[in-house]
Amino acid sequence: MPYFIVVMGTAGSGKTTLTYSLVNYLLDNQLDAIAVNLDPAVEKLPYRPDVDVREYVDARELMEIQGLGPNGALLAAVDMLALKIEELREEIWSIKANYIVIDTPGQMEIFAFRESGPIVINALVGDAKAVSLFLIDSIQASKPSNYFSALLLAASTQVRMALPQINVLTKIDLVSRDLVEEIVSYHDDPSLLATKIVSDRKASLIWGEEDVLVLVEKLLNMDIVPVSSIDMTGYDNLYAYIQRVVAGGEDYYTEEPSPRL
Ligand SMILES: Nc1nc2c(ncn2[C@@H]2O[C@H](COP(=O)(O)OP(=O)(O)OP(=O)(O)O)[C@@H](O)[C@H]2O)c(=O)[nH]1
Ligand SMILES: [Mg+2]
Repeated sequence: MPYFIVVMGTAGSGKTTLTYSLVNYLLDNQLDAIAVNLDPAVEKLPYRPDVDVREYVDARELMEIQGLGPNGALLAAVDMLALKIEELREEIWSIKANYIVIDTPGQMEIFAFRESGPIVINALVGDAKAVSLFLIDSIQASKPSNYFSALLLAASTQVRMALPQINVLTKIDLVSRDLVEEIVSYHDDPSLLATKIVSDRKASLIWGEEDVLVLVEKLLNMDIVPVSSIDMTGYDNLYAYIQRVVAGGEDYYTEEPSPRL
């Protein structure tokens, strides 16, 4: 049975780059992996996906033919995809890879927060094990109240997708090491983040100080995994997290060799 890794996150958070880097990382470690592009609206990809949803539905074509705007076209494309899901599933499963990394559409509110997105993922995954990676851009996360809102979105995505989820802090090569350490330290001591959110008044408008602390404690229960998809920092750690979820912590050396390698 393959393992599915579903890459989610807000627009521009680094999904496509991480998909590509993760597949390369797995291949470099003698693990058989493929990349699936599930973004029907993407124009250019920095890699050649093994399976490409644009061969089934093309949002750009829908824009031209039906005169839809970009969001309307993506919506229609994801809905249409639900009708072709069996074919797509066949193609993905027929490759018999160990790891299937799925790059999802940029506008995650159209994918994760509507009916079709989770239906498509469920249909593709079937009985196999799956984990979703929720990407948080470290530049976005540099302000405490923004990190708080990213964590709320991560929690909300987990509810929608109903998959085990790993939160990933991306693009750490673009920020200082101190900032990354600070963000990681919130997870050991949630009061650090709660204090900062409260002093940043805007974020605490609807919640009092104690409520923020309770919320933040729950949200920070999930670890954060810092990575850079450019210099590959943190990928060993990310792989260890993925393994823990999908394979119950087995090391990759104990895996059966793939028939494809
Ligand atoms: N420095 C640096 N840049 C990154 C990293 N990951 C992604 N980027 C850059 O961030 C931008 C967005 O990355 P993408 O991988 O396209 O992000 P995405 O989430 O797929 O974007 P959409 O699909 O358009 O929502 C690109 O310019 C990437 O080169 C990283 O780890 N480090
Ligand atoms: Mg992308």
